[in-house]
Amino acid sequence: MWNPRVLALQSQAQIEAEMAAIGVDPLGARIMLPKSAFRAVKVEGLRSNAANIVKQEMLAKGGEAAIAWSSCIASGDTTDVLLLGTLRQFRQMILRLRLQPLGLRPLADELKRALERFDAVPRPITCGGKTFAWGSRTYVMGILNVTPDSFSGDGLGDDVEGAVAQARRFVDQGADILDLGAESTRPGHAPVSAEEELRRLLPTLRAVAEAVAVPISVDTYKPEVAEAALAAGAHLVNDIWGLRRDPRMAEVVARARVPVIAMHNQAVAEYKDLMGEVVAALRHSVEIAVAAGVREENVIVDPGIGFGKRREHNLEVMARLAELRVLGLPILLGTSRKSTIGFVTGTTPDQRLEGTAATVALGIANGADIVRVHDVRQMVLVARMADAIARGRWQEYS
Ligand code: HH2
Repeated sequence: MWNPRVLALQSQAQIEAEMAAIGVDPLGARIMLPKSAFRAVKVEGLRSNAANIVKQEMLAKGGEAAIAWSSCIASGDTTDVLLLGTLRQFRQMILRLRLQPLGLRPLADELKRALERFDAVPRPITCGGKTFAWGSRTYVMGILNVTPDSFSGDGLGDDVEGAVAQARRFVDQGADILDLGAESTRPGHAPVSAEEELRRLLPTLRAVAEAVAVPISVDTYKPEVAEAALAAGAHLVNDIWGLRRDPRMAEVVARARVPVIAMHNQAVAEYKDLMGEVVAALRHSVEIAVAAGVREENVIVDPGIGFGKRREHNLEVMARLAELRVLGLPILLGTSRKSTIGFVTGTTPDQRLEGTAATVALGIANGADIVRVHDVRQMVLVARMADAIARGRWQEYS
């Protein structure tokens, strides 16, 4: 008769609204709210003695800290630590940790920053005259491949008029950004020289920049191509090597004061801790960008679906995409027509629309800010619907 229920509330704002509906005192709500959010936080490579102090402090606040057994009995050298607790327990533990020796003060600061960034909305950016207000909705990037050999068969080759028509169509269909690529990067692709890439890219880029008013990104990992493309009208750089392939790339981006998409990629698809390694590599990309003078909020991160990952890795990364929020930066997800979808659904690239739609909808629920797609018209609709459910502002639809 009391109608007990387990609530499926996704955000602090939704819990606050439940409290307000009950008639909770606002001050009381402020105290209770941090007890409503549970976090599991992993830290890597802590020395055993430091890990034991962290464990004590977390237990003292009513949370939990899982460490290696060898470190429990103090013989292990280092251990990873899985901290489990509410935001309130974390906050109290962090305050105590700041008073401890053994390098725990900087760890406390990093934990605080990680928890704050995870819940923060990234700062908006302006690019090519358009403001991207992250969190307000999902932005759709349309793929324009001026290649002869792209994996999904969408390559436009040297057909400038065809590319302009496609660009116009994408914008009419609701694309917020266009991504122009002149080198296929599918597994086993034939690399092309910077000269050949520019020969393919520049005529189309100039014509598309004339024809449409949305920002245009250039999909390249070569600094000379990025520089020439920015001079010819591109507004941002999409680097599938996350600024880690050529140190001059970060300098080009910094000089041009443009945003950059830093994608995770690696040569060998081997991982000990998949998400840990993806996040660490993206952190490294952000460090490279900032060290070269790029403003941190101008970095967009991307887990690189299909790059240096096997199918099971791609699926796990998509399921755990929200973990990238710890970087505090906008997240781009590029799943469109990719081979993992083909494997799961038993389809060829031209039959992967529904599978792509599933990845886009779930990607948005898991924190994607931009989706990079071939089928703009359909994915704009998928994004609008996923936004209406996942972004929690249902009243706007009343
Ligand atoms: N995927 C491809 C190319 N560039 N860039 C980002 N940031 N993220 C991605 O997931 C991504 C990317 C591969 O897709 P596509 O461009 O369709 O194929 P191809 O490289 O064969 O031209």
